[in-house]
Amino acid sequence: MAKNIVWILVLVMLTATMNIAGATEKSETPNRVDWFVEARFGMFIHWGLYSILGGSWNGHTLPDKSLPNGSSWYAEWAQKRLEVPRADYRALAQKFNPVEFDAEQWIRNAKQAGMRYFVITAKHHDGFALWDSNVSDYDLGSTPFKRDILGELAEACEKYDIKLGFYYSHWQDWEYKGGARPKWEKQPSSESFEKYWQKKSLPQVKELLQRYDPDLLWFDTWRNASKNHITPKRRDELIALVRKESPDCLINGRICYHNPGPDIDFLETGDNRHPAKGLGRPWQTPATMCRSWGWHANDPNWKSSGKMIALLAHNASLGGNYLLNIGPKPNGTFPSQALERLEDIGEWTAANSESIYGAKPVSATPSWGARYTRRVLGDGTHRLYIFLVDGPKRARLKLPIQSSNITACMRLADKVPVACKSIDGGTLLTFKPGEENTIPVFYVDMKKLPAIFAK
Ligand code: FHN
Repeated sequence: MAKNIVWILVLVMLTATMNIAGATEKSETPNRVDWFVEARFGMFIHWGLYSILGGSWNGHTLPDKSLPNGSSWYAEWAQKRLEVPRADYRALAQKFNPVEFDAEQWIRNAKQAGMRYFVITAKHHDGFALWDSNVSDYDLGSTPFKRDILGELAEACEKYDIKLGFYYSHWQDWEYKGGARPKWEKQPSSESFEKYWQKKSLPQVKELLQRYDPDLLWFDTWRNASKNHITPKRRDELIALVRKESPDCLINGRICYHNPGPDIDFLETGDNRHPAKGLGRPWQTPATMCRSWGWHANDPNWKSSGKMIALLAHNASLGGNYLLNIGPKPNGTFPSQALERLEDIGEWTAANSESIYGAKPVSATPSWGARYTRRVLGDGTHRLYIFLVDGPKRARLKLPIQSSNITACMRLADKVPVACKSIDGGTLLTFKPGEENTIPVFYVDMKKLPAIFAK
């Protein structure tokens, strides 16, 4: 009898565990990348000496085709593309004094927008360290600004429960002899690069890990360009250093774009690239709000909030993250265009959070103009989220789900029911018009998930 009771108890416990597992659909083996996959949305910051130039130098503004390498909007490349002499560029350090910088304000802005991690350029290609480095005196310590920017940000991230990441340009370094140069300049020899690698790149990464304990490191290479310098051996040497110093710190695939290998944590697409299919492992798109990453005072190409929300939904539907960039001004504040957009996006993510964070991807796109994610609810019901990525003008959508299978269909933000009608073995949803410049999200609850949405 007692034996029977024990068995019943074991069965009850097992069933309870299975229900919880079913409800959250967590992978069985916890992985250091889990938080990243769940987070889906992060803030990227490009900030440094180039921010002082705002995309212009000596009467030229990017893009400027009168200069041989001037046709780019990327203001963080101003030193090279606008041909700023080395001494003049270095002298910008004396002007770097962002007295209005408020780490908590930045992190609050990220949090309110629904971003769950934050990545800042600790060192971009110009070689300038945004912290007081013991490795190089081309750093924050040589500016009039005697505060610890990365330390203040680390504290703010801790306070607001936001993961912290550093971008570190491990390959390109335009200041240090031996660092890689733009493609139109002579590249350092392998020996010279090795000196830079051992004396600056690796020691600064170690310093960042030991001093600030980041959750993520964002390295940067593109296409095949770094092939001669970032060999698999150097890639693995850098990975080994990070794993030794901080086993939980994530590493992105751009550590070696052409050959990331099996030991990185997630893939990074090209700039503003949104693939049409998932990439088979965690991945992310680094994306701009306008064309430039660093502050560009004359870049008018700001994307609408609706466009960026649609891109976030697109990536989430394919199991990818969206790392959205802001180029702060030299005084330490965010441009007003960025703030307005962060606010719109924040309203959307707050109203539609369950469709993004922790929701599973659905790679099928049976209806034009829609993207999907899904989850299993606590009672075993399947919930399919539908994003109308072309905006609120769309009035109807046909889904390959039998009406008899559907138990509820609502607009997610306010739970207003959606009219459903059985049609040709599927269901036709009819929507009421929504607000402009946003992406409406609906959900359909059903007893059984059709195979097409399980992919
Ligand atoms: O050259 C950089 C560029 O300035 C920016 O940092 C982007 C961000 O993805 N990465 C490189 C180009 O892909």
